[in-house]
Amino acid sequence: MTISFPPDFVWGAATAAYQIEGAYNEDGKGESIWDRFAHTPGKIKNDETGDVACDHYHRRQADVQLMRDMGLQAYRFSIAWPRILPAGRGRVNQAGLDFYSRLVDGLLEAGITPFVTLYHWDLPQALQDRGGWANRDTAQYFADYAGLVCRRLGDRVLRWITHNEPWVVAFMGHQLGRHAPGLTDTRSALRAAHHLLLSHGLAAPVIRQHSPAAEVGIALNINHVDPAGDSEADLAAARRLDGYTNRWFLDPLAGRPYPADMVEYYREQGQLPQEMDFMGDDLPIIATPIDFVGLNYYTRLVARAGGEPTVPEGAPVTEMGWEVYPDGLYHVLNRLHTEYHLPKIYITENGAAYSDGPDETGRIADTRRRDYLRLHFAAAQRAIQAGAPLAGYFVWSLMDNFEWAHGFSQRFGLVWLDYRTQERIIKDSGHWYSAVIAQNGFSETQPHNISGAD
Ligand code: IFM
Repeated sequence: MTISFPPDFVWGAATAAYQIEGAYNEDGKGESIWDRFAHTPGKIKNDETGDVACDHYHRRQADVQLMRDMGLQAYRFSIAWPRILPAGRGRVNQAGLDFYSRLVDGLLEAGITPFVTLYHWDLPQALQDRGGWANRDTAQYFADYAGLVCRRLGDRVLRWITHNEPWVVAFMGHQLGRHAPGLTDTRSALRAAHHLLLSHGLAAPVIRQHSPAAEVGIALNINHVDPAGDSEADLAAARRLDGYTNRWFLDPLAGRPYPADMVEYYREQGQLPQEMDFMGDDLPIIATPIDFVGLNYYTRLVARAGGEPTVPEGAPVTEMGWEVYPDGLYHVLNRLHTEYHLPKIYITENGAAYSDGPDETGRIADTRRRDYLRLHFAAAQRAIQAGAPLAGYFVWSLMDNFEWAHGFSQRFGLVWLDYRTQERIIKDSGHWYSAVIAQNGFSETQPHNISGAD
């Protein structure tokens, strides 16, 4: 059976600035919260940092050539705010803008469409020192920064993503303390979540002003949530987990109030910020019409009463411990379409961490990643057939990179990175992906025939 995609479907790969660029203190770049967090002993596995990472800042041209060789049609990358505005606002660092401008030119010359994320977690430390995302002022600073970047790149970049995974920024960074800035306070997390959404709503019209032909969207990590069992308590846990991770962001973006059950829950816990009612006044700004939602999908969450989400016994997992559950992608795409009536969806991230490395011939036979992608591509295609307005797919990630608190221990790349030498080797999954792009699909009977690698 042939799995094929609509004729104008866009195939790409994604990265983020802090995870690949390195050059953390070069050419006038300011400190980010991730520089500060990673330089704090004990925060990152093996105390690794993104100081050098994939050295992409110095290898931009070779990396664009690599993408061209792979046949990518689009590339999603993020801009490091402190490279542009070292203190988050005020003085502009032209060298930072020049870097991204050259990257965009190189991509366009290679026939690769740039999808630009404005915020993928590296807030200027100077803004954190003023309260970061928990401070309402940061929303306006973000819109100002967005305007500055779009003035320079908006003639050539026509796909803009304001934020990557605001849930992760707000809750991993401010409630669970596992990401920068490392806070453990739910009230701050809720404030941060609100200001991230507000900043998105403030930035969208500014982007359009400088880039009138642009499509503007936001990338959300939406999980498919199932209850562990059919008890009332498990069903309630699933509803809460869905409210916590999904509805808290989707509802206001779709023009609805914050979910009442979650507001009530946070109130009962004494965690609701005092200014919550006042936050409601911002809802029309947050709900500013967007052109697409970016979906970052990796796994499903199985909720159980009184405990952390679990993985069903015997279920396949990636090296992150995340269940491989392609049907969840189908369900989430369907839900975004039927429940939230989104105009357009891009899968802005999907991929898997497996550590397979080169054999004695230098080949990387990462069969599990290829199978993971194949199953998820098929699920996406089923969702398109069911009516989901899915316009493109970005594999996370172009290359192995700095996986946040896990350091370099988790490898998501289509391309292998030797961090000692900075050598790049396209993995079997990368070769297979090139063939999928070239054919705009794949044959279910040929997934093990890895083109270019044999
Ligand atoms: O590496 C991250 C990325 O930065 C955001 N989404 C999930 C990926 C894998 O954890």
